[in-house]
Amino acid sequence: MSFVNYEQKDFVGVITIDREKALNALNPEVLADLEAVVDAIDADKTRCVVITGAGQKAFVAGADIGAMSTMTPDEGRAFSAKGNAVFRKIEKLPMPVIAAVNGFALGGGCELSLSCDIRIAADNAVFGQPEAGLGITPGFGGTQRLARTIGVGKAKEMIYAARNIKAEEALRVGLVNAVYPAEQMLEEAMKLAERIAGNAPIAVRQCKKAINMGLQMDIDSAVAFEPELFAACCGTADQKNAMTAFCEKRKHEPFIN
Ligand code: CO8
Repeated sequence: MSFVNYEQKDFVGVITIDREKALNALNPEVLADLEAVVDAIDADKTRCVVITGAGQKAFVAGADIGAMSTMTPDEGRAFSAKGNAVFRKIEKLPMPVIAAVNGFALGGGCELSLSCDIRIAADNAVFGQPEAGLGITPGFGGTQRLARTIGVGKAKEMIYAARNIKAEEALRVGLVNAVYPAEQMLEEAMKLAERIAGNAPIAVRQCKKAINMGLQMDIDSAVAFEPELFAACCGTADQKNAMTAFCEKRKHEPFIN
């Protein structure tokens, strides 16, 4: 039995963390299942990925506290490194990834959402890094990605105070892109995924690469990198298709790459 389900809906891959009785908490088995699913994504037919949690209550309520409660420093280091490796794989997927956050996104759950490109939240979503209240640090990238996403001051406040925030505040601080009523949220996340999947796939991937790699560079290197990605698009059938259609005042053919 796997704790992580995968469904291919046309060009969109939907990953569901499915350990509902523990609010989808991440233990080593769930992490291993998530990694296997991520590794198996067919990049040729998947233009966008959506990650969500099973049930109405939680996206992921964190790393499994029971599993962590007896960990030695070496075991803790290995668990943290494993989670970081899996989330980095998600972040480095070539296509965009949307977190469809359907409830609690705490600790490792908030960190999982931060490894995605875009976060769409249900109005019952709660985000937070409660680790300091449990005697640990965030260990799946939260200290790094939260600060990069919402700014250092707000991230430090959330992490030091172990203060959870509701969906509306998450929207206000830029942690999520949009908030929808819980019953509509997944549908809205899917609509966004389908819209992304309707654009030229190579161009979208080059955009992701440009933004993510550019953020790790100084501005001179980053703007020198962008023309290379742009140039690669100029050789594609999708670019000819779309631009010729524009010039001829007609709709382009579906993108193929
Ligand atoms: N781990 C294990 N089990 C969990 C977790 C969790 N993180 N969250 C919920 N559960 C389980 C509960 O134990 C309960 O199980 P049972 O029915 O067997 O008693 C079941 O899920 C339902 O939960 P509740 O009864 O508590 O539901 P409530 O609606 O009363 O409360 C909450 C929901 C507020 C989400 C509450 O469950 C809660 O506070 N959960 C813990 C949230 C948390 O602190 N998460 C952060 C964990 S730390 C972390 O993620 C660190 C990541 C980095 C790790 C680095 C590696 C070293």
